[in-house]
Amino acid sequence: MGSDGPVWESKTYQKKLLIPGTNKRKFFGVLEKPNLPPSVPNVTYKIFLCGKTASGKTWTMNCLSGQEVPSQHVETIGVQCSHVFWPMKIGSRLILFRLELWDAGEASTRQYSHILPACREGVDAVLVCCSASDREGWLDMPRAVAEATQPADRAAVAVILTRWDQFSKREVTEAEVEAFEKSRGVPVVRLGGTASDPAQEMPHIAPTLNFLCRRLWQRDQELLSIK
Ligand SMILES: Nc1nc2c(ncn2[C@@H]2O[C@H](COP(=O)(O)OP(=O)(O)OP(=O)(O)O)[C@@H](O)[C@H]2O)c(=O)[nH]1
Ligand SMILES: [Mg+2]
Repeated sequence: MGSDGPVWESKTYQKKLLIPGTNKRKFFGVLEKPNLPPSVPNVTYKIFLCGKTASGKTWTMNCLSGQEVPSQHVETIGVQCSHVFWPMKIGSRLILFRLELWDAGEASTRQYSHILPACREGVDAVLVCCSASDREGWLDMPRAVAEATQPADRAAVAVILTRWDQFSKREVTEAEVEAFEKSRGVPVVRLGGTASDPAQEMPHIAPTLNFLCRRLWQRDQELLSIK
């Protein structure tokens, strides 16, 4: 029996991911990575965040990579990339996931035709962002999901519903989200809010990182089985 699942709760891995003596995430440069035994395989995935302007793409990217989230909307110019390392056990095997996040500002994407092809090239997952306070955006989600992916990409797809924390401004109900997931077969990640205690930043976002890594791994298995 394999012991599939997250490992970040273990002190051993927290030491690798957090700045010593703090609960802040360590940042790794382009040539750096967490200090795990060489026998642990590293897998890199490219993830593209798309969606309308102010849908929360930059917010999501910063949240996933442990950076400060923007408190107000500042349009992203061009493309920004961040990466995050996340160890997970798949079966009984420890794997170090390196998620490369690509966030393109909506206005730049419209203005410059080379941006979208660059973001889509070799993509492993597409995260379609939508604000839970944007009813119109939500109703347009089936089209947005279809447009975000191309069959040839074979990318994993998920919707990120941001501002789920702003309960009073929600324009999407839980029942609608569940119905969408069922009818479209596309998972919806409800995201929003930051941990009230900065020490809880990692526990707050860990379920989303676990979900993404599992989903990417599952997609690899699906691709292998149809080859
Ligand atoms: N509280 C909360 N605020 C959010 C959330 N997502 C987005 N916001 C707010 O919405 C603003 C706009 O989100 P951005 O992430 O900057 O939007 P974007 O999709 O990157 O927009 P462009 O760069 O113009 O394409 C953020 O600065 C936050 O103030 C969320 O999940 N919770
Ligand atoms: Mg942005």
